[in-house]
Amino acid sequence: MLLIGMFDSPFVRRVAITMKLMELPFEHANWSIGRDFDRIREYNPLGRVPALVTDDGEKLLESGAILDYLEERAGPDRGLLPRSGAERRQALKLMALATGAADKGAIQVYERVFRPEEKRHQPWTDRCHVQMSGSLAAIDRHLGERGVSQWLVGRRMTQADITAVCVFTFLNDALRVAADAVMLQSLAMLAARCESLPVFQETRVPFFTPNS
Ligand SMILES: N[C@@H](CCC(=O)N[C@@H](CS)C(=O)NCC(=O)O)C(=O)O
Repeated sequence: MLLIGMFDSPFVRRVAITMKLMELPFEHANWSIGRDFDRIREYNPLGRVPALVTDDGEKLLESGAILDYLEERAGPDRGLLPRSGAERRQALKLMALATGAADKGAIQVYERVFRPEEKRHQPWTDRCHVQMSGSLAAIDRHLGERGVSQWLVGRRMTQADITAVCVFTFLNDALRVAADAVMLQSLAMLAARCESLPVFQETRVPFFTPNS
């Protein structure tokens, strides 16, 4: 399989970590959404990453849909999302909060990178900041209530932990979210625990400004 997109994207990185944990081999196209926009569009007309080319040449896009495909391929023993019930709903909710926070964080980065200063609208970026911070705080609170040495859902690492940590690390690298939010201590501890694991370290890269 071929995974397209750089690992500084939390969406690409959560797919890469998932594939490594599931022991599904893949090649990596380390393409930038700025510099490699045209060739990314050959795989995803939206011009976004991640895109995944399967072994039989099918082109998949959207990290959630790619993870859904990988879960199906991995089967129940190697799957990383609870199969059903309250734990599955909880994991999906936490993942939605995390990816939503990443979307709102990415908008703030794009404002800075792609929009000339005189065309920026501060109330819009402030709103995105509030949405991003609120989502991260909700995940943090959830973990704080469970206990900081726990996983977000159930008794083992799930897709919720992978997604939340990839997003937290991205937002901290790009926007220093942990610096202005003392409230994110539980999430920061989960991130520290996960980022020390080989599979996270193998995909850890510094934040790369999209059009550099
Ligand atoms: N909902 C998408 C979000 C993917 C996304 O926003 N990727 C960013 C990189 S972090 C991107 O490709 N941005 C370029 C653009 O939207 O123009 C997913 O989960 O795959």
